[in-house]
Amino acid sequence: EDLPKQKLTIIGAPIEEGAGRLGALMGPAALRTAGLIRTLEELGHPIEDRGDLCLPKDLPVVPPVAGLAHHIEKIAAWSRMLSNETYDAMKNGSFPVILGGDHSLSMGSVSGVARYCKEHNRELFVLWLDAHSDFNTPATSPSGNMHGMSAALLCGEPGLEGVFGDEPRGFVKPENLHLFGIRSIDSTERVLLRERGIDVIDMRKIDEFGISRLMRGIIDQVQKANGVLHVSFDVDFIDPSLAPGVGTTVPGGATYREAHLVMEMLHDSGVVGSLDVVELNPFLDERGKSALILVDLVASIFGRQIFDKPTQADQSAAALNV
Ligand code: HAR
Ligand code: MN
Ligand code: MN
Ligand code: MN
Repeated sequence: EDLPKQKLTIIGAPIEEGAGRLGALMGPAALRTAGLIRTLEELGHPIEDRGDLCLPKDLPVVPPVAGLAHHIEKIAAWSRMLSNETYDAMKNGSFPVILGGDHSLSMGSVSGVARYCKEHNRELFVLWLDAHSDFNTPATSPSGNMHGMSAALLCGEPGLEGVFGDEPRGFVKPENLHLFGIRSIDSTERVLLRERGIDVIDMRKIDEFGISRLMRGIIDQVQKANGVLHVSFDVDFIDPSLAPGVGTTVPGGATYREAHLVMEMLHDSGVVGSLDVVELNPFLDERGKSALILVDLVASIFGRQIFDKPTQADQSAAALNV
């Protein structure tokens, strides 16, 4: 219990151009107001807070895409910046925590994690906690909102090459992506998810088999491969009665205890190397309750426990950075 705690690098990413409605821009500020940093410090983690980033004035030139991808130049600029920031944090032995901001930011954060894993010969796995599968491309998206395309881009689907320019595509192996909590899939996404053989753990499966068994399966896979797990937490994974502060609510989400159990198991697993907290829209929240529940959940992934339980998580997390 007196093991040195993993250093955390906080990266605020106030990005909202990937979402269909405004307000996710205020996400990092609301998480800070809800006490995120203090809570992590109280858990004993050294914190490097890089503050909230802002977009450079000069946006990259992105060739036209076939289909709809709103604000792709801004998303590309954010992605490239976040990729570098996330990679840099990991290279310095720290655990990056990216505060969104809409879910398009994961194109950047996960690509940075992927670069780190590639250089260190570690297999990358991604756990995507979300109501949505985010597996559209510009050609299939009904909305053109890029927060619904991030998982597809990370798996190398066509049409999103411009986001990273000339860099290699396909940051995550489709078999290493686990979508979890899903209850809203477009018909176009359904086809693609089946073709790529993506593991879609929908709410039906969670109801039938329970969080614990399903999470155990994912954690086992990562541990067997001595892999690194990136966790991408979309607020709408949680039921909207508990977390209404999100632009795209879908009923039937994770309960308070289900969401906590996910985070608690992830902590104990010791395989998590990076985290996104995305889609919080404070403009739509009720008296900060969504921001507050997120702080509680983030505390759990970083070791807050109801009662003492011996764990090697911090040792294993430190081993990620050798
Ligand atoms: N699938 C729909 C679309 O592509 C809605 C996506 C909404 N996405 C999020 N992130 N809120 O999970 O437009
Ligand atoms: Mn999402
Ligand atoms: Mn979602
Ligand atoms: Mn908790």
